[in-house]
Amino acid sequence: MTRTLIAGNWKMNGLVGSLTEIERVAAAVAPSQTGPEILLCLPATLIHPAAAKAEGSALKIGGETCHPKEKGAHTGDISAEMLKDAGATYVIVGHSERRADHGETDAVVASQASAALRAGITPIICVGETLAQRDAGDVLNVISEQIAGSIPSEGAADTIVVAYEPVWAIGTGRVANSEQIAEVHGFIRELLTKQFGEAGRGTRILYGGSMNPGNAEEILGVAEVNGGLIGGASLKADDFLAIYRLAA
Ligand code: 3PY
Repeated sequence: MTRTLIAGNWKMNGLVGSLTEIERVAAAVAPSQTGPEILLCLPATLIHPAAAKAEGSALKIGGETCHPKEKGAHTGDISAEMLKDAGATYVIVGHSERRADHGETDAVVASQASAALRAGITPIICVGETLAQRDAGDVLNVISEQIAGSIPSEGAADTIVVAYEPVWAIGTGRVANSEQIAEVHGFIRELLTKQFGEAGRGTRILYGGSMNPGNAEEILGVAEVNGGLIGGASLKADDFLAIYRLAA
C-alpha cells in the first residue's frame, strides 16, 4: 500500500531559534513503520542541526533544491551529496518559486532529480500550472510536458515523489477544489503508469498549495492524493502536526 507522505516546505524561513518547532514535531512522532511518513524540507542552514534534533524520531529532514553536480566551482550552490551528508533524505526540485526566481527549466529539474538519485536521496519533483495556463484550458498539456521533462530517465516508480502544486494556489490562500485536484492527480497517475507500468500506481503524488489544518482532511481524501507538500502551515509545529494527524 502507498504510504502517505506529509512534507513541509519551510522555503526561506527559519532561524536557528526555529529549531524548537522542529524539536516539538520530532518529540510528537515516535518512529514507526506504519502510518504516514513525516518530513520537513528546510533551508540549508538548518538541515544538519534539525537532523540531529530529529534523530530517534519518525521525522525526516529534506532540502529545498540541489545543484546537478556533485561538487565544484558553483558559488552558493549545494549538491545532493552535501544535503545527504547533512542528514537529508529527500529534496524538493522544480518548485514553481525556483522555476520562476532562478529560471529552472524542466531539463534543469530533471538533472537535479538525477543528482538526488545519484546521492541516494528521494527527489520530490514539483509540477503545476499558472492561472493563465488554467484559464487558457492548458492544464493537462502543461502537466504532461512538465512530467515528461522533469522526471529523469533513471527515475523509477518507487524512487521519486511527484508534487502537484498549482502556481495560483501557492502563497495566495487560494486552494484548488476537490474536482480540480482529482482531475490533475488522476491524469498524473495515468502518465506515471504509462511510464512505469503497474509500478506507477505506487508513486506518491502529493498536493501542494495553501494546504492547512482546515482543508487538509478534504484534500487528503481526494482520489490519487498520497500526501501533502505544505508551505506556511508547516512552520508551526501545532499546525503541521494537526495535518499529520489528519492523515493518520
Ligand atoms: C505552499 O503551500 O505554498 C507551497 O508552496 C508548498 O510547497
